[in-house]
Amino acid sequence: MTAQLPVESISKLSELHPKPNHIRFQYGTAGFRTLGNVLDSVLFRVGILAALRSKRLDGKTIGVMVTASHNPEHDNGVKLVDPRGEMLEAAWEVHATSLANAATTSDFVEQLEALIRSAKIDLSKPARVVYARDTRPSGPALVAALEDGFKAIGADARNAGVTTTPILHYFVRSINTKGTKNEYGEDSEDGYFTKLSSAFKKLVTGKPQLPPLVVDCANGVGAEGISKISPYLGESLTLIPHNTATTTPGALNNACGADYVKTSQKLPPSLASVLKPGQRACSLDGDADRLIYYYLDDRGQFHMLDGDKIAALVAAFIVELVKSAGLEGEIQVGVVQTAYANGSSTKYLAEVRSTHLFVYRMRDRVDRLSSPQRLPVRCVPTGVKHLHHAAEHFAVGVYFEANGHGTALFSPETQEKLESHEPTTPAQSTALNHLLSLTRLINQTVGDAISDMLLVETVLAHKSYSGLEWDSLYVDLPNRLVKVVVVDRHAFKTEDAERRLVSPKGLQAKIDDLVKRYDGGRSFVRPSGTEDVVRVYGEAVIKSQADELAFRVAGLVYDETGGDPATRPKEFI
Ligand code: 16G
Ligand code: MG
Repeated sequence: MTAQLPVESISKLSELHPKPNHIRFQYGTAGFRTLGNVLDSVLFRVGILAALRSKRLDGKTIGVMVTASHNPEHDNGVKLVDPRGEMLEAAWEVHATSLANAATTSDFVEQLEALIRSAKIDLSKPARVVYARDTRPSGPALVAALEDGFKAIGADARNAGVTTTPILHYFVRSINTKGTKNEYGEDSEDGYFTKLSSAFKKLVTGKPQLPPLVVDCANGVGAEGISKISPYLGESLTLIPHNTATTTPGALNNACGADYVKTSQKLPPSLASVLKPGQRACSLDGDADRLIYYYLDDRGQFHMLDGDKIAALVAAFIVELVKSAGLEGEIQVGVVQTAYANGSSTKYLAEVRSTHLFVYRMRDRVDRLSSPQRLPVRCVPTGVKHLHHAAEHFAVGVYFEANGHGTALFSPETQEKLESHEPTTPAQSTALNHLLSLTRLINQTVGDAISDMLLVETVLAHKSYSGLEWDSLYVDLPNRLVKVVVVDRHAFKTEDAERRLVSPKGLQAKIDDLVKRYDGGRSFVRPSGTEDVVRVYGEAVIKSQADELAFRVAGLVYDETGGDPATRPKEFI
């Protein structure tokens, strides 16, 4: 007898979680994300969808994370994690959206049945899920709705409690690889912290100890991660956590955190009296999957080291290790960025060899480590899933968004090569061991602020770099980001990894005309995947010009799309 959908229990519980009228939900770049107080029905339905996804994948464990990342505290959201710890497959994003928008319980059940038929889901398979939430006040109620979904369909669901998004991704892969030759780690927080900290300690053994690092935890779940990992790190690294008020109403991501620092290009005010000139600091975002570094120079001036700077630091380091291990030509390192990557970073990466010569000359040392190979650098559309998939095409794929989300992926073949390679000199052996430790230090399921922080600290320790020296790898081009509220952002369609507009017709040509007038000018326009706005990026050699270019393009966007001249923002020149 084939198993049936438990329609009765689903219907009964669904009635307790009615869909609000007049709201259209969308599974976007980072799952569902909107005001926390309208998401109840979505969470219930996602619980059922996660179970079906697990059944479809033969009972593999699926992850569910309840978070709205760097968004304001009143927002919340939910996203699904596929068995290897990666983002949900795109085709299922569509199912998620339509299920979330079914108007009534009977529509919902009908759609579930249609999905079961079309995706050929065998209901007799087990459904296994692991779920977690961040520290948002709306979290517990939303988790209760999610649990009703699990109950309705009879899923075997494990509550991972309050934890960071990357730890949940780590759990998913660890659970699904348990007992296989690809075992990823122990599926507990202790397993995670032990794995990262022991790899870190191996990597920095014998290196001069770095001064303590100030960590802005965005008043979010990262505060717990930082306080938990500190004892594991012991003397290898001292962390000084700030913005750890996870229960203070309104504090989450408020004037702090990675997104605040990146978008305002400023020090969080709460660190103004804390940070001393020359001291390194970093900010996590609300669910600890983004990381931005910074420091103050001797004059107290703020300098940001964003995702692009992290990519440059890390990619060059891995290239050097590959060469030192005698694996040059066998393991190709590549970098993936988005259109938001600073033009200088792309240039630096593409010329990694000559820049190294420059850096080492500056430091009055011989350039023994630079690689004669050029680094391939790819550009893909915004959103982690695009970067992640592109990075999988390299033997080692380093990807970072300028906003601080990123990681490095070692392909299974690379992993095997590293494990079986026979070094012929002690220097090769050391480099090989470092590479192997990196595969354990780096969270290869998704960008992870805690893991990335330890990665950056590793490179800084190896190179004896301060923030200033790291910063001088290249000089950022001034840039400006502007939001434009338009009638219909879906009218904006892009091509060439979001670098050009195909619609509205004719607008791109006007942008091109403008850009030509600015020295080192670059600008692009794309609809946001997380907010109802269109985003404009402008870059130029001089700051005032970058601002002017971005605002002029924003003005073009506003006028083209029938914005009311009376409400046209004044700064749109
Ligand atoms: C989400 C994405 C992030 C992207 C951002 C863009 C994930 C996990 N996160 O936060 O990668 O940079 O959206 O937002 O995919 P936007 O479309 O509003 O500019
Ligand atoms: Mg985040």
